Amino acid sequence: MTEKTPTLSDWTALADSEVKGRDLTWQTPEGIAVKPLYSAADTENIDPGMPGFAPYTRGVKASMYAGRPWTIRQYAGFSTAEESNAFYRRNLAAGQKGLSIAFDLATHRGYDSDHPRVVGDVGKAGVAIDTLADMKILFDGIPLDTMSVSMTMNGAVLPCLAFYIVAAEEQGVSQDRLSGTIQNDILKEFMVRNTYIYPPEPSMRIVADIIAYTSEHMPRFNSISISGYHMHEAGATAVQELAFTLADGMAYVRAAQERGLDIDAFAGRLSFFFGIGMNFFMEVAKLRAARTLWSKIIAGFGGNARSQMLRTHCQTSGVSLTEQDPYNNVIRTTIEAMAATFGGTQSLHTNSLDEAVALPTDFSARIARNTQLILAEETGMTNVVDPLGGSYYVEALTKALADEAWALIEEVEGLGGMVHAVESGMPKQRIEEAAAAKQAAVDKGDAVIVGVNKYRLGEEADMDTLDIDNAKVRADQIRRLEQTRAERDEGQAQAALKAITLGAKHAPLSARPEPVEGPSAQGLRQAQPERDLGDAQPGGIETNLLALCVEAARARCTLGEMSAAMEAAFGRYDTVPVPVTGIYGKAYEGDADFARIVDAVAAIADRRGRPPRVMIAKLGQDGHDRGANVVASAFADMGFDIVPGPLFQTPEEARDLALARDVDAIGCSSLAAGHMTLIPELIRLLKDADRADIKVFAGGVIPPKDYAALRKAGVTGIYGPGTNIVEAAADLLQLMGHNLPPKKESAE
Ligand code: MLC
Ligand code: 5AD
Repeated sequence: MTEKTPTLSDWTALADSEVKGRDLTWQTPEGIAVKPLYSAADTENIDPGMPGFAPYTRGVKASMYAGRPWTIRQYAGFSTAEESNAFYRRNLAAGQKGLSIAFDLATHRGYDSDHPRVVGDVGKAGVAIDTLADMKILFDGIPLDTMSVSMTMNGAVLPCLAFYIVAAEEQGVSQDRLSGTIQNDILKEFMVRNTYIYPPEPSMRIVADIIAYTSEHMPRFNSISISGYHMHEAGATAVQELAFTLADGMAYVRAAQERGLDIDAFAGRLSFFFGIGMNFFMEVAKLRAARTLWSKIIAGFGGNARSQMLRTHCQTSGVSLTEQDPYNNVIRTTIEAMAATFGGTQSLHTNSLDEAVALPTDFSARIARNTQLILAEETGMTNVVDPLGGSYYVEALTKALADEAWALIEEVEGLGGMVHAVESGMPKQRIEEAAAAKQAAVDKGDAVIVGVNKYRLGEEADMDTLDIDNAKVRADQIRRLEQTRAERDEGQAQAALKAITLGAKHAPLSARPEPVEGPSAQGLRQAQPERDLGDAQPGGIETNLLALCVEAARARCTLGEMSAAMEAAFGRYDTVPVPVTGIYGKAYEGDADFARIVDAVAAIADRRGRPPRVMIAKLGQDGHDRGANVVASAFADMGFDIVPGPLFQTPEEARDLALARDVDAIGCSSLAAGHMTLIPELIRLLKDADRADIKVFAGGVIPPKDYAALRKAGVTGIYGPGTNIVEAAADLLQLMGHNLPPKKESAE
């Protein structure tokens, strides 16, 4: 007798007996129920189509990597233009294929290096660019007619793009020959990345000005890189990253259409950027779902097949990497890079193993780059298009993700589209809730991170990390700024700046209805600029701000000057964080360690008449606020009285707020290397105000080699990446001089 072919119900019965009926369904953070087995029944109604054809689920090119491998495009920049240029040239010689410029935070926020607000930021998280001279040095010896260049710039996007255009021009390369990408994605800045300068409305106008200018003058240049990466890094689920990113894309399409641009004149040059984390199949499915949905969205706007292609860059996830046992990061990055390439990315950055503590060294950058070279050139994976296509699981997950993301996109549309949704605070709040839940899962050990909350080493080995002499970079930059100002035709420069302010005041800002009410007001505060639209008659004056900045770059105006010229018309935007509450605490319901802190905090409140009051401070131009938000939200759930400090404070402003609110302690969250300058300065100011009793703590990306100096400067406690927040709270209370009840021994 022949054996009958096993059916799905045979499998179910056998598997049930193996695990004695235990439910093996995995509820992902996205709310997707992943089954332990997928079979033909799950893909019966799914046809992913063919690569190279809409809806491009299987890839935007028919031949994909078999025809041309993805671009190895490592994001980098640090200190001066000279040093970054030398670094790029070394990397290109060693196999990197495209450039990707990381600017420092002063540049991002539109300040020249001599501005008093940026003392701790110059040259730290990226390269400092103040002048056209800097940009020319950055690309010295790099042929801009053949090398594609990505610039991650959003706030000061106009001066940076203008410098790039004029630097190329002076290299003999006209703008129509430039290929590359400008990030120019302001909406996600208001949600998660925080390097905005102006309020949302004029910021959207800048985006549209750039799309209009590049679609006319720079046909090979991608006008925008619509980014989910930063949402991913801020803790978003795959569904949130997908939905909010595509919804951002829809907002940009509308902004360009409102300018009267034809969809097919610009949509083919919109590009995307996603973060790739450790949930391998989810990430592959995310890229496939993104392409499917974007094709449908653009078809809905009337775009042709070319316009419907979602082309994307990917970066492996920074938050998935750890300070502890850092060589594990090489493995994580490899897995993430495989997910990105199996997902069909066009371009990829792989993170370095020292990610959690510093910018890459030559050594760590080499390992990161080689990860891609080995995948592309040793594994044979590039020879087959969409090799995971047809996998029951991947196809079913692609569909599930697309369906979930579509539902969230419809919710955003219901709020009036992403511009209104962002104003309502909804996306930011959802992402922060997901981040708090994720952090609680890690702190409780439900989500395993090898070497951090499981299999932790007794002793960590030392690692060499990159150090930047910030004072020297600043001095060099200031010298070049002075030289630029001395050598230029001042009348011409001032006229160009005046034209910018005039153009900013006069261009038509699209009329929009009042913002709709959202789930949370998020405490958005907006500096009200003076806007004299009374005499606003464009009457022949140039109003495209990129065209005006190109003129200003030719006239040797600086980045800070151009930004200030626009600020005069638009004002500067500011927000006050509002921590989410209840999510972290809920995950810890019934947990003895958590209850011990809650009780201790309540006892202090009884005794002193108020709970311990802790200010969470963000100093300098560092807008990375996931950590600060999660800590604020977890501490609030433990009963602390939290004073959330606004972003971008100077040490003086932080001191003033701390004194005004009479806080007991300040926790400074630092992720952009400003800690050695800004935190000691804050402590000094507190001492001068006779308030040395206010204890200062530091957390974030702080290399262990800086610990001793920070302690010497008076920092009471330091909490690096991978810190368990409940344990940190216990430590903090003790360092503040409070006794904690002893830990209860577990029952066993
Ligand atoms: C590609 N090509 C092919 C092909 N594959 N031609 C024939 N057959 C094939 N199989 C062609 C393409 O059509 C294109 O030409 C050219 O080759 C280049 O390929 P690409 O696939 O477009 O790659 P690339 O030029 O690298 O562009 C990728 C991109 C772009 C579209 C996603 O926007 C980009 O490079 N983005 C990078 C963004 C980035 O690095 N961001 C860093 C963020 S870091 P043609 O003529 O069609 O163009 C960050 C961190 C932080 O944000 O917060 O600070
Ligand atoms: N050089 C190299 N990589 C950088 N990153 C950020 N700044 C730089 C830089 N200057 C990477 C890190 C970070 C992500 C946003 O980009 O991986 O997590």
